[in-house]
Amino acid sequence: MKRRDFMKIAGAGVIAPTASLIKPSTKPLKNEPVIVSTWSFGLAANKAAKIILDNGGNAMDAAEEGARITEADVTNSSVGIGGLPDEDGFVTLDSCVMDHTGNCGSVAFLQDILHPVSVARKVMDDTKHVMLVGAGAKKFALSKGFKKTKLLTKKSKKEWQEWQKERRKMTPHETHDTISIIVKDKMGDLAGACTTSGWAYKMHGRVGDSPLIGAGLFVDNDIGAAAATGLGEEVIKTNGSFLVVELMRQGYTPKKACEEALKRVIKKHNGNPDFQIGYVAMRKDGEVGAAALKWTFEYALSKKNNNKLYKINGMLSE
Ligand code: SD4
Repeated sequence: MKRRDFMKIAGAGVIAPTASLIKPSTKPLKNEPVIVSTWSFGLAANKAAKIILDNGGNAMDAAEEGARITEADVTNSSVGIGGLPDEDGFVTLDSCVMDHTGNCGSVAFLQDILHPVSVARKVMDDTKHVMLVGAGAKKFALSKGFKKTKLLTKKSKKEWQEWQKERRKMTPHETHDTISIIVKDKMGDLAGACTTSGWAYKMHGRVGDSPLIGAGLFVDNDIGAAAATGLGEEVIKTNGSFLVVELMRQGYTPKKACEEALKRVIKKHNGNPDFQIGYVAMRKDGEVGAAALKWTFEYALSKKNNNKLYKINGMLSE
């Protein structure tokens, strides 16, 4: 590349590509809906999100609806009702949403409300703020007509009581499974949502990455979107989802961007992190990629009327 050309790119705020970078697709943008979400329960979330899109909803409506499906699933022990509580027995929920205009809303440490993702959406739509937490978030939810719901199910209470006998520190991989969902709609616009009950038996008051814009989720409608699952503390430390989007801006493919973001975590942990992080990413043209640190990771991809689960190996072998 001639220096003059490089200066043009640098002037446009794009970092000079290195040889290993893969150029962004030059194919024309296709506005077929694409939905990607984390873990196997993402399949049901994608299905619900697709129905919203098929009925004229936009990417934000679809992402919210997808996340609501997982929140309402009592069999899921890491999101919404049925989520495992903190060490004091309280189910505390974290969630955020971000739309194609860059608007976002978030709630953290929210208790007794079934759909934190919809409360996060209301924070975005109806307030001047981005984030409400704890009692304030609950007060806001009740004022918007959300009903008080008991989130600790018999099953999760029993598991917590069992855990109390030994108070064994759970490894994140044992207890983590957030739903993060990214949607591209027929207009080609991107939006995302992320919702979780967080790390099982966490300290009372602990908040993870999932309600933090840039950590658990980030959407840039010009470039792409990314979302996280796994050990929130480590996602926060690297501002993971924002980083993945910025790497896509530099020309990394969605998959390479996820891997590059994880390489920074691996380096910080001397090549051997003992926890899981998984990222899913979608580029503006609908190309999707994912990567995880360890073990295996699953994501659900809905595209061309096909909703399929993909299982990938972590970057580090055992
Ligand atoms: C958290 N990132 O609270 C969430 C948990 C999670 O898969 O993603 N589980 O740290």
